[in-house]
Amino acid sequence: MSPLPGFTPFPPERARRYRELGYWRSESHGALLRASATTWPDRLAVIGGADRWTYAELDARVDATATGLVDNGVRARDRVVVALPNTAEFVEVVFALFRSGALPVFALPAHRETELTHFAALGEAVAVVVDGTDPAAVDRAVAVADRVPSVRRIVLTGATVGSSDPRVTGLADLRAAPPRRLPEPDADEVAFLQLSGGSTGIPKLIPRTHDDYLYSVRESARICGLGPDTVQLVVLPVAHNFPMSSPGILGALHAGGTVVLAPDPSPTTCFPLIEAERVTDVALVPPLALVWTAAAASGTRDLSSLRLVQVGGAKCTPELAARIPQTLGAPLQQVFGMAEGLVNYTRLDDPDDVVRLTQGRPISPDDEVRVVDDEDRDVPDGAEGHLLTRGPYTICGYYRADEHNARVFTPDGFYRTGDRVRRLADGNLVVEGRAKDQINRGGDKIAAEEIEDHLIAHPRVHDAAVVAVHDAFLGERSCAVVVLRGTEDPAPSAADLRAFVRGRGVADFKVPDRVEFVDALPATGVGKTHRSDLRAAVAGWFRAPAVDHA
Ligand code: OOB
Repeated sequence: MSPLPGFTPFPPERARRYRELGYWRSESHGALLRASATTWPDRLAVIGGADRWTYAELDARVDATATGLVDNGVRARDRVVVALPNTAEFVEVVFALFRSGALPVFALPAHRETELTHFAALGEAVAVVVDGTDPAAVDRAVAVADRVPSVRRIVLTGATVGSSDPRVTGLADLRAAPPRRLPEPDADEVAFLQLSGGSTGIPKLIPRTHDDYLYSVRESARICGLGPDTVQLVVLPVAHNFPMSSPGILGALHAGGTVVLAPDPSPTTCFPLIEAERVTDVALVPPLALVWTAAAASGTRDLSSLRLVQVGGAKCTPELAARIPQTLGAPLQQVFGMAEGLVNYTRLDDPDDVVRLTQGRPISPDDEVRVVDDEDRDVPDGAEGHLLTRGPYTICGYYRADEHNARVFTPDGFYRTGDRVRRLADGNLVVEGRAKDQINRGGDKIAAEEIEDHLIAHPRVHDAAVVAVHDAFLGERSCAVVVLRGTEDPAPSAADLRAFVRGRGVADFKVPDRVEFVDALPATGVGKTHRSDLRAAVAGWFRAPAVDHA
């Protein structure tokens, strides 16, 4: 079959090699679940709220839901936007889509109407799946379906609210028909579309195949020592690449472990869950790890079941790295990954200083890592440069983004990660900074241009630059530096502009934390490519000891 339009397949030579090496095993996600359900039918697979499903139960539900999806007109390769909180039904829906051959588009519950509409339109999605117990989420799904003609169905999880809208179906209704075993999709097909953190105005979709993704999942599970005794607590948004596959939910289900979905990441919710379910593994972003270590130091909950605490998504400081084993009583593993592919781990038997001071090394011996200067010349080990990578589970192109792909992939297929790193002689990477126009707000990624475009839509905003400012808790926060124009109406205040951006229908974490007004932005050359220089100059104001915008 010809590849999905808009997807850049791996070059045949490399694909052949990854198969010969046994990395790609022609296994689909649906087959992974089936294999675990055959080996461990009675073990608990998923716990979420009141739901506690064994592997056999999960597998049977997935067959029923997949059958319902197909009977409702969802076909192989159709795209379906999934925006669900951390519930057991998320796992059911996503595996049902995998088995039907349809492609989940992994939105976050934080995403709002503008973002969901964009994902649905770019993916020409046929359906959206949202939490039926959240009236605002249902309204958003209806608004998306009204705006994007390809969206024919709205699927609601949870105790569904009644709706007269013929497009609305409850997940439970989908399960009504007798289940059939559907043929598994080919493993070299695109399995889903993940979201990029983005640095340009329009967030990109990342196509991952069954073959490439499951290689990273199996190896992650092995590197992290997962097995049938693993109890994995998922506190980060479930659709994000880190809790999904590093080794995450998929790694735990591959290993015969149990996945526990936490409805929110607070210690108040999670510590009792750790105690009750004897949780062994958890993945955190640095700000959460700060909150957890503080709570554990003064808390009374029994966290002694913890075996591994992973921290990633943003840089973990050496101080935090030292505090984690002391207060949470389990070793730390640093994880430096990206939805586009490459994932680095410190290893469980690494010396303390490697775990504390580095972000680890790649999963695969065939992850090719280059650290280069501005002219793409390799720099020596220990020197800082741009990280480029190519390998058995790193994409060769974003979905439907030819122009962008020409810029962020080298002619020989290396992905320009936008991260600045040092590679040490032992192969471990240290993340030093970023060349991409992104704010990493405690692991949540914000594309500067996306928010600038929203600000500039305000009638009184002439220009805006959105930059990162240091923050002791989140690592970075976003600051919008704004030039106003015109004299009509009162000038907007910082609060007005924040409300304006929120009102444009974007996730809360993208609303600028701070807004500064200036008379002019630094002069740079004309044209788009110089926006990066402008942002760098503005970011410099916040690092300088005295700020003088004049
Ligand atoms: C993970 O994935 P994304 O796609 O949300 O973000 C990727 C970017 C990286 O390019 C880097 O800029 C930053 O997030 N990042 C880190 C980091 N881990 C990710 N920066 C410094 N230190 C780290 N440990 O964030 C992600 C995907 C899979 C596993 C873990 C994280």
